[in-house]
Amino acid sequence: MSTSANWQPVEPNLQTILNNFNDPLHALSQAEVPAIIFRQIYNPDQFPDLIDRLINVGLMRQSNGNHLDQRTRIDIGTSLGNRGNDKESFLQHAAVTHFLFNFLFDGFANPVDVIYSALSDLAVEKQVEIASEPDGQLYGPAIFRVHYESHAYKPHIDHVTLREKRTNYAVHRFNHQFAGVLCVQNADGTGKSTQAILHRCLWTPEIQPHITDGTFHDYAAENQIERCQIDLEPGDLYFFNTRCIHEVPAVEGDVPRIVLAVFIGYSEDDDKIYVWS
Ligand SMILES: O=C(O)CCC(=O)C(=O)O
Ligand SMILES: [Fe+2]
Repeated sequence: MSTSANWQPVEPNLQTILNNFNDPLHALSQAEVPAIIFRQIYNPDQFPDLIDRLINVGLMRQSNGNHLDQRTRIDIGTSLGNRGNDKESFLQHAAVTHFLFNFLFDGFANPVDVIYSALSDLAVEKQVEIASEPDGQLYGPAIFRVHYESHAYKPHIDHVTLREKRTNYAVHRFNHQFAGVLCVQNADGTGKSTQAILHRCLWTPEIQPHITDGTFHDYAAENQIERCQIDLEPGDLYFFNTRCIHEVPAVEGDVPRIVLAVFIGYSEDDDKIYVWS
């Protein structure tokens, strides 16, 4: 494994991305790049009002404060990872999310559309669709994740097959899984920065013990695995391969880190790209 810092994201816009890669999602599937970043693809001036709306309709709380609700992560949307064990209830919940998202963004540019449109621009000769089951039932289109003080994502991967073994879901057919993450609000910048870190290490069964035992950082240091921190500002969108070990350090301070996220299923020989949350 090379130790030079040559594993860099491609950014800041579609033109540069396509100048560098004929088929950017294929490059991502091979982890040739850690991430594809669209800078300022959504006008961040809209976020304070959008966040106010999420608070006013009771979908999230402002900060940790003195709340009865002590969850360190609030989801607005339908998470397959968290709800997928009960398929019927997952799909019902997803239908409610579709209903909610029909009017939640009234008066704003629709940030979900922005993610899908960026992904379509990257998808050479493939059709981007919301994931669905053969009977037509849709998965959730995207999810806001609000992370409060102390919330962290330890080194992990996301993969419906390799990690979650969800063979009863249609998205199981895709070999590769990506995430798309639009930064809505950063945590308070005075503490350590709460920005995602991607490791140049694709998951294999041999890596799993280091994830389970919490020793991945030692393993990475011993094996000189490159890492790439993705520094985002509100309005920036990044796509990455979720089979690369990745993490987000703990939120510090009173300002929650908020993202709008999707998962993406991709196979070289499949003319569809499925999106869910
Ligand atoms: O919030 C992020 O930037 C990444 C979170 C994450 O681990 C994921 O979306 O798979
Ligand atoms: Fe993840």
